Amino acid sequence: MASSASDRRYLPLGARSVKIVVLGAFGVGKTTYVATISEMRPLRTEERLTRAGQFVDDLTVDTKSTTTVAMDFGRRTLGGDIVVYLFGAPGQPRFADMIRSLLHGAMGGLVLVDTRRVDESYESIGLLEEADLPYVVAVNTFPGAPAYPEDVLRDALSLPCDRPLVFLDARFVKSAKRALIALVTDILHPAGSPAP
Ligand SMILES: Nc1nc2c(ncn2[C@@H]2O[C@H](COP(=O)(O)OP(=O)(O)O)[C@@H](O)[C@H]2O)c(=O)[nH]1
Ligand SMILES: [Mg+2]
Repeated sequence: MASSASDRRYLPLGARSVKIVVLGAFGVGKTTYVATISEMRPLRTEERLTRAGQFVDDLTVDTKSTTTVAMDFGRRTLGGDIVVYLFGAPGQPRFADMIRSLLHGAMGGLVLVDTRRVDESYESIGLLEEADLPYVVAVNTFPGAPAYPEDVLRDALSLPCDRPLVFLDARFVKSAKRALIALVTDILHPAGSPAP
């Protein structure tokens, strides 16, 4: 049956949906990433950072005046029939239970890392390992941040050798998409599984 223009607003018939969560410390670029990659207007839950939060929020990340208080949400279709639903997590450790809820039903996670604060990524990796989900680590390259070689970063993160590590700039679609493809490939065709 021929599809009309209005049908094309909907997902392709037989599309495979994949839920993923974008994790990482406060200010690593999660909200930016979801907005960059989403083909629909992303949902955001940003609230202003104020002095009232100085004991629980990091007010020293100078590019930040707001913070995600629940989640970001976006959608991206890959290859015409894989529809990725992206949930961007809040970054602060006090939201760990919220992140665990977001991980329900997820097929994997993308962990964004800022090389100026690598140690703040352990929590996200820990939550994904606790949930026994595959994940990809993506170093978001900020100007002025140290550029460590891959093996140094893997060491610092204690990253198992079967976990992919990629570099991206969360503001650019091509770069953001490469990381998403690495994760979805790893989810749908895990290393060691027979070729598709
Ligand atoms: N230079 C640069 N800035 C970025 C990049 N990703 C995010 N930012 C900026 O970093 C700030 C924090 O990003 P945000 O997405 O809110 O971080 P979140 O707390 O992880 O959601 C924002 O001002 C972004 O514009 C990046 O890849 N490069
Ligand atoms: Mg955010």
